[in-house]
Amino acid sequence: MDQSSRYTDLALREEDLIAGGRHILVAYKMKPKAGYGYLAAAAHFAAESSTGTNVEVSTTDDFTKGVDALVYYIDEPAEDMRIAYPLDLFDRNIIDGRMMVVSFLTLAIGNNQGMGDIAHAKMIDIYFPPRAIQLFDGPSKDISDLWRVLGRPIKDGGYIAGTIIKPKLGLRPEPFAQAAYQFWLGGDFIKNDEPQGNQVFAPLKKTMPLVADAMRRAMDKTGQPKVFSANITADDHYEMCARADFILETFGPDADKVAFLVDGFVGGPGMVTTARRQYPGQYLHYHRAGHGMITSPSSHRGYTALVLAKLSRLQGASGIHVGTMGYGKMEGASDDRNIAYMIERDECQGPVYYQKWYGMKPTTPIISGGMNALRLPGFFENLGHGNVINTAGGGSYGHIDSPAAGALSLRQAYECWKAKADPIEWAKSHKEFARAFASFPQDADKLYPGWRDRIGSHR
Ligand code: RUB
Repeated sequence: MDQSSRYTDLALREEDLIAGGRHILVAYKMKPKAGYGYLAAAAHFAAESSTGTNVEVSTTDDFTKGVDALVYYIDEPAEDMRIAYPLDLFDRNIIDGRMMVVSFLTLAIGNNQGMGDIAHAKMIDIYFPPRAIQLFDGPSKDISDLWRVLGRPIKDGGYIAGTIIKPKLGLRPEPFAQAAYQFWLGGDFIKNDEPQGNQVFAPLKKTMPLVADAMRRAMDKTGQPKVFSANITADDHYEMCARADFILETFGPDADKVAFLVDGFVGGPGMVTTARRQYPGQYLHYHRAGHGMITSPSSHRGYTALVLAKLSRLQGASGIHVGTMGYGKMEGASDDRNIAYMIERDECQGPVYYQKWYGMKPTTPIISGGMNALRLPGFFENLGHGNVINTAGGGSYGHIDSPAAGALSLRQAYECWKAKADPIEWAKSHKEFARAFASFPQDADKLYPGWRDRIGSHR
């Protein structure tokens, strides 16, 4: 059945829809299966994503038609299909009238992902009007809160040198806390790796008191505040809260130095919102493990990493991983810096839409995955600033001298970039940075050919 007379209106203009403020706009890269016309498939897609199904139903009335999603733009060769979703389509909380991401996803990227007449469809951008921005929680804490905890200026407080406890799994409580202590001697921020929680060989109730003690000892030794991002991920809301409450109680007077990490992509919006709403006093760290199954450029379904990042800001993530923009081990490219700009700025041009955030707090770009001191100068140059959290697991615990030396090498790399210095020259007067060359020789050979002859005594 061709539903294009009802679910498409190509006379609608994008600028009018934006000025009207009553629609969420979504741009997809959509291709119908062979044998299906583009407009008819697009109309069916919009129907299935809003009020309709594949046939007319007798219960539809005039009001129903007022909340139809409408295809307002198509460019078949470019597979560009854009849909306007009326705000009223989306579910609101009964407790406080707010919007929820799960309802948005259920419609806009729900059944339409498995339709028989669609070869593929991927969401590449979304536009939220001012009213929708008002109706989402947004972050309660942001990077300025971490800078304040770390004793830095709350504007442009700079690079936060972090790590992930490695090995990923397999440390018992004492060696785990010892690994944390060693990094904190040089660095600022430690996160649990995303699968670390309450394994039988490292029970959370035994590990966390040791980590809190390690933090106190490292703060005493260095005279600097430290931050720990604790993984509270669990299927069960009450389990998450039990973990979070135990951790806050355990850190006691240092609980302001605790962030909560949730595996938000695999856990879903409910998990993120539970953490956001139950613990608004803590920095909320969104780990996106698993996202590559849909965000990868090789995937023609789902949504992009930029869309994921935008949704995380709406949900209230204080920080989210945005990859390493081609400088680390995970998939990514230099122009992924726009993902960082989208979540940290108050307005930003996306791939399709210009988004204003109307004062919603920013979400920190968290840079992670195969990073080490040698890769950082180029990374900062590409991004154009260093107001990020960087977690370098292998880059810290893989430093040949110690995790503390690894941490110091990261900070020295940031200072090298800030000073616009030549990294090899910088290494001559910065021992830990210099020793990163010997620690990661493959990177050193690739990024700084000839370093062995030039770097001098720290080889
Ligand atoms: C980091 C690591 C993280 C990735 C996830 O370890 O594996 O989980 O950052 O990717 P290491 P992303 O520093 O040893 O590579 O940050 O892109 O979501």
